[in-house]
Amino acid sequence: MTPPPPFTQPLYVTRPILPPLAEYTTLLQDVWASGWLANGGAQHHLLEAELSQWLNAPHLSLFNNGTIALIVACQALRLSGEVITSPFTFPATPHVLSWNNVTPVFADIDPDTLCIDPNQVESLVTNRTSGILGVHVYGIPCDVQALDALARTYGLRVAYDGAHAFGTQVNRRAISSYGDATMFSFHATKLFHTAEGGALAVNDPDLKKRIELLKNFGIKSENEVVMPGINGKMSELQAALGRIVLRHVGTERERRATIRTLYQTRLAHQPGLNLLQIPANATDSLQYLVLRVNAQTAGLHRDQLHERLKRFNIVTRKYFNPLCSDYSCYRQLPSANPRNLPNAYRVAAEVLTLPYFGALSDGDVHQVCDAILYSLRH
Ligand code: T4K
Repeated sequence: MTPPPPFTQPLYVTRPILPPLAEYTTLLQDVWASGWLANGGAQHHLLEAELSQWLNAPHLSLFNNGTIALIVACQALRLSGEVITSPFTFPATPHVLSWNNVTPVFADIDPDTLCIDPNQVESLVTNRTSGILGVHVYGIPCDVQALDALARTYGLRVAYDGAHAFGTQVNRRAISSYGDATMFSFHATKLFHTAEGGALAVNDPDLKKRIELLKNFGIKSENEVVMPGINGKMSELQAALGRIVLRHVGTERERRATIRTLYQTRLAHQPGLNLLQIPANATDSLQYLVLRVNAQTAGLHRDQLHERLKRFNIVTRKYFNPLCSDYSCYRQLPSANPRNLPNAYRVAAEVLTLPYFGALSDGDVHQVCDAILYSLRH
């Protein structure tokens, strides 16, 4: 087998939906005419309504990014003491707890869903535990029913980091209908994006009222500030971009579904390689395409594959390695002991995020698969 050609430009794991610029500038003319750039203008209201409908999330608040949204969720739910969460995630997840003076307690993950294992969560509940912060990693849903049941048993709040879960459904229900609050990220790297942005979806309209105050400095009226809020507001420029991007989400999702099938066809029968699957009772957010590399069977460690693909100008990512429990700021926590997290350690050494976005051609996908198969054989 001759080596496949390298890509002429670096091929990244994702590229944002970039609609024709004229669609955006047309909408910006309205923004210009209004003279209103921030603090809940017309675009903000329209996008909030459009997304509420798209996500089937009736109580939705827009934010300037997903991390601030999750910080506000912790405040709104009055999380304190300890919160049980996943070590297999982006740094933002445990950091939002730290920013709220809450100690993250890391629970091991389920080896199939890669989300926190409810049995592990239960074993970590103490009288300091105030909540659970689950992560729907890569858009794969947590065991939401088991976590909701635990919350009822122990009187805990449940927040979800759904940064990757835009469009995920479980048992035909919107992902945000489970738990108390779900955060979505609208960063440029997400399928739906506003360049930077995010949202919180909750199931209690009173909680939404508190969130609206918290994201705007706690300002209730001209003469009243009722709580120490923060600035979490999405601008009109972000919201206008989101409204344009939303029009293209359906096409992007269709293309990503086709690309997923193509990867699956090319890589499914290769010993030691496994593309992560969405459980049968859930729908796919089509956010990331993740390969698991079993070093023994594949004959190559994930790290070696990651390096070899760079020779073909393919820039894969090891989301999410290292584990958050291994960061210098969390390593000393008792729950961060690697002996408590065997599944998370094994998975973090196996996962590789591959290029996955609508602008990839079939030829690009074949070229990536050729490079993977060539790397395994040589
Ligand atoms: N919770 C979870 C589970 C998360 O994954 C995230 C964010 C959050 C919470 C926090 O949500 P936000 O506060 O961000 O809304 C990226 C994103 O910045 C981050 O949002 C995302 N997760 C994380 C998984 O990925 P990096 O450091 O890997 O980004 P970067 O700059 O290396 O970009 C990745 C690739 O995307 C690049 O190789 C090329 C491509 N790219 C990136 C940007 C920014 C583009 O093509 N265009 C772009 O504009 O964190």
